[in-house]
Amino acid sequence: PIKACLFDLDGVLVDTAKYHYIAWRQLAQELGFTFTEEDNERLKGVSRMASLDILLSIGGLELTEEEKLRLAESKNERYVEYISGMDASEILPGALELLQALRSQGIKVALGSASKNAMSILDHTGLTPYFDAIVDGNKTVSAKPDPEVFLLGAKEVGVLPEEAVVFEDAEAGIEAARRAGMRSVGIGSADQLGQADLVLSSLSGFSVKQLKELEHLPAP
Ligand code: G16
Ligand code: MG
Repeated sequence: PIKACLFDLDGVLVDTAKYHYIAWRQLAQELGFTFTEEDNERLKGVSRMASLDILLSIGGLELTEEEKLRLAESKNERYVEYISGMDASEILPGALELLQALRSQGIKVALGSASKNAMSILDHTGLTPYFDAIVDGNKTVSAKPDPEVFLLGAKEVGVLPEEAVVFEDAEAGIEAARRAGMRSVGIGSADQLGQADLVLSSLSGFSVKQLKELEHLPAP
């Protein structure tokens, strides 16, 4: 039986990608090049330092480790300022309803995010009380598609991988779920997330009944 749901944060529960984008774009501007919305797609689900490496490669820049840490820190300061202005209105469609339904049916809920700012985002949007466990970028060593973040999430809520379902908007996250031996629901387009057991355009209307139907599919 399915006993837990593991949620990615950015792109599944909230749209923080737009704030990451503004902060990265400002940094690129300071460094003398343009960073587009299309470029930003490549940073979704990717860790902060790996995102910076992608951005610098777009600008054709090679910097020392020390300079890179300084730039990542300055981007993060701006990003933190943007997310401090977030509230519940920024929760994506269907997310709150699903979290409430899971809670009322006794299904465990954990976060599995690459972000080191996950706690703050959950607090500002009022989502913290819906989580039994929070696994974020401060608790993990390996980034998705490594399964670490989801294996740890399942462990923290006391379920086996085959009893957990992952909700992800990034291809690397769906791959991480598969490697963890967990079923997955992709939020986005089927072209990109075809590896998921089910692909939805958003969480809107997704019910616990539909979740339970995933039990009939074999775990990866
Ligand atoms: C995310 C975003 C990424 C971001 C990463 C790290 O996570 O999609 O764009 O680079 O977190 O964020 P931070 O700089 O706050 O540590 P996810 O895993 O929630 O989709
Ligand atoms: Mg994501």
